[in-house]
Amino acid sequence: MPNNFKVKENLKKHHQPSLLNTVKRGIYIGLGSNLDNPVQQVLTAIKHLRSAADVHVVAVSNLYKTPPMGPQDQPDYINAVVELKTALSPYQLLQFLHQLENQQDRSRDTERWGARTLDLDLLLYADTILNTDELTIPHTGIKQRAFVLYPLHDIALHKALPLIGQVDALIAQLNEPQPEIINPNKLDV
Ligand code: A4P
Ligand code: MG
Repeated sequence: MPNNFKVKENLKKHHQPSLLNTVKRGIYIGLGSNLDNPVQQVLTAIKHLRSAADVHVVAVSNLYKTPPMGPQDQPDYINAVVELKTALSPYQLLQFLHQLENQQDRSRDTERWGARTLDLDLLLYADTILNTDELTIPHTGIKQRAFVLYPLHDIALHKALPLIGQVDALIAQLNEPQPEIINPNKLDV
């Protein structure tokens, strides 16, 4: 820690504030869609994440077809999780995720947990804990949601994550069957 502090102080002295942000990994984004060709929506969002200058996609889970949590009079969802590396702060990353949602015509005028073209949730940001009006990390409900845990299990490093623990143990506690894995080439969902 003291060494790290020294490096930062030196960078400040040399007026290189952009180098103060270090690249972090262990950042997980949950993707969900249940409107306007959900498989394509999720694949498009992953493509946009892959081509973004400020983030680097490390891993991509399978795509899962999941029953809706919340109002039941909406279509099933397609869910996935990706792991990123980035030097963006949690707030900068959230802003970027909102831009991607808007780009894919995300409407926010719907009922709570209603249908959407694209939802991007910042699930985990390494070992960061945040509880503000704008951002809660880890994202609420990770441990209780099959549509998050199964895709997370596909890609989680060593299957144990800071703050939430062993993903397979959480899945065992859920006592819910694994949702159907969707072949991305099959677009009739
Ligand atoms: N916000 C706070 N923390 C975060 C975070 N870690 N990541 C704030 C992203 N956003 C975060 O989010 C509302 C506000 O949450 C944002 O302004 C942000 O500042 P939103 O995306 O506009 O709305 P939302 O997604 O409808 O709200 P909420 O309550 O976060 O819903 P969830 O938890 O995302 O659940 N069923 C299935 N099968 N699969 C799904 O993916 N998703 C939902 C939405 C409901 N049912 C589902 C699924
Ligand atoms: Mg959300």
